Amino acid sequence: MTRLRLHGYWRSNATYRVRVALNLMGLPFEEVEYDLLKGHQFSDEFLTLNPNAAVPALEVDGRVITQSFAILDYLDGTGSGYRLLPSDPFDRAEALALALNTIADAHPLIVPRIRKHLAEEYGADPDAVKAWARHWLTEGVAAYEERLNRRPPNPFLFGDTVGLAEIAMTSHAVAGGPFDVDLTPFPRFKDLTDRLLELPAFADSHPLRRKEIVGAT
Ligand SMILES: N[C@@H](CCC(=O)N[C@@H](CS)C(=O)NCC(=O)O)C(=O)O
Repeated sequence: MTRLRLHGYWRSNATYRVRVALNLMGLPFEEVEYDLLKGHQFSDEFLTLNPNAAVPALEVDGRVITQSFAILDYLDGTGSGYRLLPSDPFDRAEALALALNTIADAHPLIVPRIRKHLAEEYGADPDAVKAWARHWLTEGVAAYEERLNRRPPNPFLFGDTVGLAEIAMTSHAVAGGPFDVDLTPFPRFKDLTDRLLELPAFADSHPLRRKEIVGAT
């Protein structure tokens, strides 16, 4: 049986994406915590897994995959029976585009190293750093809302099942919490992500749930 170890951090949105996918697919896994705020991503132990010094890294029988997007693509190809992407080529491209709105566009602008750099190199105070993150996350939500307004009101994005696009969108909603992103102007996005966050795979994977499990303060 394949042994899966997810190296991540309870607060990390990218780790959350992988945790949700593993739970959706019903794949058992262990988790190893690295406290990013204490710099554990720069430890020798972690850099051996990922020279980019960023979580998550998924160890599969001792082999390592990094980047949440690549990990989800790997999981989708393992033939577990649960597909994270639609089979129709156009729907698939649409799902990838929706996922990349978070994974490629918004999330990279708000990760700890960016916020630290803004503070240390450009003198941004905590309020300015928070406003920066809130700005880019809100731009991402606005783009999602516009795309949702152009889509039929399916239960989820591509019918009854949820996959990569829903995972990315939910990680976007979760990321907005600490930065006080106001979802009131975006009712379609809020409704969809609220419903997703109630599903067991999403609820059990939530950073605050993980925080309780690891006993972080
Ligand atoms: N594109 C990467 C993002 C990885 C990433 O930046 N992860 C954050 C946590 S969500 C991290 O480890 N940051 C460390 C830092 O910024 O120092 C992915 O989706 O896996």
